[in-house]
Amino acid sequence: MVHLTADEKAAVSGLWGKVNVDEVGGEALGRLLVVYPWTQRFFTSFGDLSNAAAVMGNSKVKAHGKKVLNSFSEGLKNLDNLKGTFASLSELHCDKLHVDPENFKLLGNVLVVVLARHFGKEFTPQVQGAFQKVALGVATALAHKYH
Ligand code: HEG
Repeated sequence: MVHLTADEKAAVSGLWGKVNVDEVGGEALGRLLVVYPWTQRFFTSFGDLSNAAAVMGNSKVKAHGKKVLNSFSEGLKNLDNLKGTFASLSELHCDKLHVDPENFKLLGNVLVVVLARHFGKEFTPQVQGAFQKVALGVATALAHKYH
């Protein structure tokens, strides 16, 4: 559950409507893998991740980033029930994928950086604040089923 004011909700959905989710997903996941290289351990089947250019151009990174961000978008439509929305994905990341939940927060912050790059001045502190809340809410929901 994430508490946003009516203004924050409007800011988030207004901006998100202009986001190219497929493209931004690949950029965010790619940057996660470059900036925090230990996160690459989950993606050993993705082929060449040997340098930043290889990561950012890797088609499997782009495809998986697209999948992840489309899933993140579902959270935006369900701000009042993030835990329910991400319950089965939380179980999957814990039980099957063994992804340290700290990584969800890292990805959320990288996503904020990518949005700031794309939107420049339009990404005001208020919009950023609203997004950080959403990103943290999604990260918390994804960590909820961990044991
Ligand atoms: Mg995860 C698979 C969503 C962060 C590592 N992730 C998936 C899938 C979805 C998803 C929808 C496909 C599930 C399926 O096949 O049924 N991931 C998702 C979200 C977020 C996230 C919404 C955060 C916002 N994931 C995340 C992070 C890592 C990670 C930070 C690791 C650093 N995800 C991961 C791996 C897989 C998925 C290793 C399996 C990839 C594969 O082999 O296909």
